[in-house]
Formats: sequence, structure tokens, C-alpha cells
Amino acid sequence: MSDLKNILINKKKNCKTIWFMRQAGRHLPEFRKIRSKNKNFIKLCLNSKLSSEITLQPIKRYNLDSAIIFSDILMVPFALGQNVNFIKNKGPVLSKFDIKKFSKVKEKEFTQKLRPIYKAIKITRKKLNKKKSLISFVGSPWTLLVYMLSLKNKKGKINIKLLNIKNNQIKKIMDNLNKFLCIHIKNQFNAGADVVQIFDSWAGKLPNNKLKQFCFKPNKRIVDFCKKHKFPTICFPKGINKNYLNFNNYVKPNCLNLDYDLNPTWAKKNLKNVVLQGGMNPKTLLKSDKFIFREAKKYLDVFENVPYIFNLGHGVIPETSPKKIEKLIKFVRNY
Ligand code: 1CP
Repeated sequence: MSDLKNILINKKKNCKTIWFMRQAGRHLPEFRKIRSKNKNFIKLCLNSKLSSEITLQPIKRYNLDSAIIFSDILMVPFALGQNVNFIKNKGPVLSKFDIKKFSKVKEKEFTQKLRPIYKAIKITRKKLNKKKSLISFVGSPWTLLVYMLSLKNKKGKINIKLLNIKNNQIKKIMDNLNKFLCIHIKNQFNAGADVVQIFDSWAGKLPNNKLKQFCFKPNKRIVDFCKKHKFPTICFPKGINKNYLNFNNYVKPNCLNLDYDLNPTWAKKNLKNVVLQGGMNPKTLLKSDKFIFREAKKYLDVFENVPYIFNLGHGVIPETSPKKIEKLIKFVRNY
């Protein structure tokens, strides 16, 4: 935990570190300008110069304490052989999963395909003030599996039966994913990243009796790998509610990102030996200043005496006005 404190916790007294998930992206007019000229999202993520520029956009605009590299969790399935398309108003669509193709990919080929991301990290690290941290990220095996096997239907429901039917095959896929996620993390650290955030965005879709197998264990494997290499970790098992307690005791990451459903007072009382981050509902930023400040105050008051990184309970939503973010940052810094 001390590593992470040095990197992410602001040393100035009375001033909490602040950054936002999805800070680099859709809510920023300067991002939308670049995006409108780059229709292929994967290609944009593989354009080191532009990806570094987008990463630095929210830092320039808001002077946040951390940058998160502009990329996507689906770059890993892409590098493992699946076509990934981002369709407007629909989200990502992946080509049919081919286990043979997937099992054949070698480390060299994988790293080669994602090399522009590592180059973007290198460029960004050089341009970034030394006092600011650079956050890298991966999707957790479970969350990636949801996309790779199209497990979610149109209503957002997961086909859990399929997990039982294909149990053996799924285990093999998760093992291989773990291997490549660790490679991707190692490559990002070697390029200059300071921290890795592991997004398990669909953990909350798992029934309780599947949580250990599909969420806790795969996250722990990655966190253990990171510990071995002294890479600080932030886990985000979104939507698992009070199972955050079991997750923390089992996985033991350096930092836990809280989601907006989690009661902050409960979190402070129950989540020990871990830095806490985030929590505030991103929809708050669509409301009045008064409401925003009241919500922010709630989190700042609860976490006053513990290591806490100010962030949200999920990513910034595209409709958010940059002015609201500016006001929120000022409020947090002056609090
Ligand atoms: O159409 C567009 O302009 C692309 C929109 C976009 C952007 C800006 C996508 C498509 N991904 C991203 C960047 C991105 N994705 C970042 C950049 C760094 C930052 O945080 O600023 C990060 C960290 C992600 C991570 C990501 N991608 C997650 C995990 C976090 C979360 O929001 O739960 C997930 C689930 C994805 C998949 C994904 N990528 C893009 C979409 C539309 C989706 C589906 C989920 C969603 O709607 O958010």
C-alpha cells in the first residue's frame, strides 16, 4: 500500500488526489474533434501520437493529479484475434470467437500488435509532469469474456447457463486471458505506467455462487502477479455490493474503486488495509452545483482521515459539461 500512497496520494496536507475514470474521452469537445476525423476507434487507440494527446487533454484542461492512458479494455481481445467494431449508439461489437485462433496467439505477436499503446505510454510519461501519475488499465478476464463470447443480451442480462455448459472451455479461455493480461500489464509498466486499474465492470452481473470463480480468483491472480513485480493495483469490481468486503479480504489489492451503489460509511468501516477511491455517482455531474457539492462533501467527510483518492463510482458520462467538472475539482481542492 505504501507504494501506491507515494504515487497516488497527494502529499500536500488537506488536499486529496483527484482524477476521473473516463476523463479522456467523450465529454471533451477537444476529444470529439479528433474522434470525428478518426472513424476507426481501434486505429485511433493504435495511433500513439493521438492517443498520447488525448490522454493529456484532461490534464491540460483540469490539471488533474493523474492521467489514464487513452486506450480500451477491448484492445486485448483485438490483439488475440477478434475483430472489434465500435458502433455508434450500440457500443462494441466483436466478431465470432474462434478458440483455435485465440489459443494460437504467441506473446511476440500480441506485444507487436499492441506496441503503439506502449509507445503512447512512453511519450505521455515524458510529457507528463513527474509529480503526476500515469495510470494504465486492463479489463478483468470475466468482463472481457462477456464481450468476447457476447454473453450479454440486448436487455443487459447475462446467459449464466452458458457458463455451466461450457465450463471446461471457459476455464481454458480465462487461463489464457490471464496470461496475456499479465503480459499487457508488464508491457505497460515497462513503458512507464505507474499503476494499473483492473476494470471488472460486469462483476455485478454474476450470481453470488459464481463470484469466487469468475471475479475473485481471476482478479487475485492478476493482483498476485502485480505484487510479485511491485506494480501497484486498483481493482474495480463494479456492482458486487457488500461482496466488496469478501473481495478485498481475498484479492488484497492496493486500492479499491468504490461504485456509486456502495454506501461510503459502510465502505470505510468494512474495507481495511486498502486505499479507497471514487464512489460518487457520475450522474451527479448532470445536476446543479449545489447538489454536486453536497454529494462531493459526503465522500470527502466520510473519508477525511483515511487515504482516499477522489474519483467517481463509474466513468464520466458523455453528456457531462466540462464546466461542472472544473467546479467539482475546485470544490474538492479547496475543501
Ligand atoms: O465512440 C467513441 O468515441 C468511443 C468511446 C470510447 C472511449 C472514449 C470507448 C468505447 N472507449 C473509450 C476509452 C476508454 N475505455 C478508456 C480511456 C481512458 C479514460 O478512462 O479516460 C477506458 C479506461 C476504457 C475502459 C473500458 N472500455 C471499460 C471499463 C470501464 C467502464 O466504463 O466500465 C469498458 C467496459 C469498455 C468497453 C467499451 N469501450 C467503448 C464502449 C462504448 C464500451 C462499452 C461500455 C460503455 O458503454 O462504456
